[in-house]
Amino acid sequence: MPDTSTWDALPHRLPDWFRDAPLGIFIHWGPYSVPAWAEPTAELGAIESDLGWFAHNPYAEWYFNTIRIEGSPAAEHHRQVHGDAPYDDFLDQWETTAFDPAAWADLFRRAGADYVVPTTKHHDGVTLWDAPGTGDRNTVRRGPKRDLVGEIASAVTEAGLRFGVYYSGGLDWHVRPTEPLVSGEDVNDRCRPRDDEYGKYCSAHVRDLIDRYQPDVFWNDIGWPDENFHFGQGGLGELLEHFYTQRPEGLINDRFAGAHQDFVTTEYQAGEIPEGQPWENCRGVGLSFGYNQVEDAAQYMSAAQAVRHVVDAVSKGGRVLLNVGPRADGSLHELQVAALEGLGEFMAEHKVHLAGSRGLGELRLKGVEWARAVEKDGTCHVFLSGDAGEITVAAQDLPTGFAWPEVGRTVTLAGEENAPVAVSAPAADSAPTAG
Ligand code: FUL
Repeated sequence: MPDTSTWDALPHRLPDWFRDAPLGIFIHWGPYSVPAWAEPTAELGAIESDLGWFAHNPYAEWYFNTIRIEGSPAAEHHRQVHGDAPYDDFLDQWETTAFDPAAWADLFRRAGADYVVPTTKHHDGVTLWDAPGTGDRNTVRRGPKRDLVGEIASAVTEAGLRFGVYYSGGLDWHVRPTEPLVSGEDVNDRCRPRDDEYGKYCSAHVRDLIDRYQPDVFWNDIGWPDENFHFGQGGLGELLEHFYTQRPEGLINDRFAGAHQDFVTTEYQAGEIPEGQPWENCRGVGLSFGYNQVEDAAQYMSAAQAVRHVVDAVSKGGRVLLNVGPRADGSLHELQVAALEGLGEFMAEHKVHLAGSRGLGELRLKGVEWARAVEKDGTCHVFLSGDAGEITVAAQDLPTGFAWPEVGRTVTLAGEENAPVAVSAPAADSAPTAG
């Protein structure tokens, strides 16, 4: 357990840009995007026990692990399609011929996102920049032969968006190989490297990311090596101090084993929404973060579902880090693009009502399948979705304190395949009085 007296000295940040951001874009891209295969089983958190999760892992970015689980469908798929190819062959096969970072950034901006967080090192240990101590096992020396982190950082910043970095501090199956992980206990405990040497390696990586690319989010994953929880040279404490000093509007997530955090993360349906703390839900457009060639419309959220997902989070005081999993070549699946473009259409009109709003949560309204409310600058905005047609919502069922017409509010719902429609009312005391 880290020494909390020193950890307490670190700042706790909620910069305005993050507080007001309803949406960020996550990018999972790596050698796993070459085989791009996982069983599309279920959303994380939708299944009670993790038994079977790992052998049937829907996360394509876990391919390195899943194919090593005897008898798993991924192991079978790998044998049939790729023979006995070692995982690192995918790094060499990885070509990014269709990668257009400016076009990505433009799409993300149009979707209404304020920040973009790509993977810089996932659990396979391959770094997407020329990271110190990685030898040639990175995308600059092999495969793409490009500084993918740098290219994304520049494009995103030029588009006026904030840049963040995902980094897997907890797991690195290359630097500290273990037997395949088959349970949550393996992830959090048995197979997680703890030594300071590995911690210093991670720390040097993230310091390099901070100095080169100026990220405003440090999104760590799966904890941090236990013996590196110190403020000495090369320790996590010193790294976080460096981050906070270099990045005055930067903040970190909650995946540092409780040592320090600025915001809480939930993932698909897993994790609790915290009371009174900033939070962010992450999920893929489909069931995977890394591109999964098996997925199609059956797994991908439609634009309307993506919109409802974002509005739902904002109405509960949070935001969404919505993931795209590009194909290896850098192109994006048309259904991922459609979800982002649909979000963009909605956000063009309603982002202004969501950004910096106060969540009023879920409403139960007769005849309406789905309703969420927020309050922004004294005005209440209610978003409604349900079977297409006209409906009158009773005034007493709408949030109190706002000037809803006494007879209720008549709304034309657009059908669940379309984005929710919105109605609004000013604060009751600001409304002109009758008569
Ligand atoms: C998880 C990872 O194991 C997933 O692959 C993904 O990166 C997600 C955002 O975090 O914990």
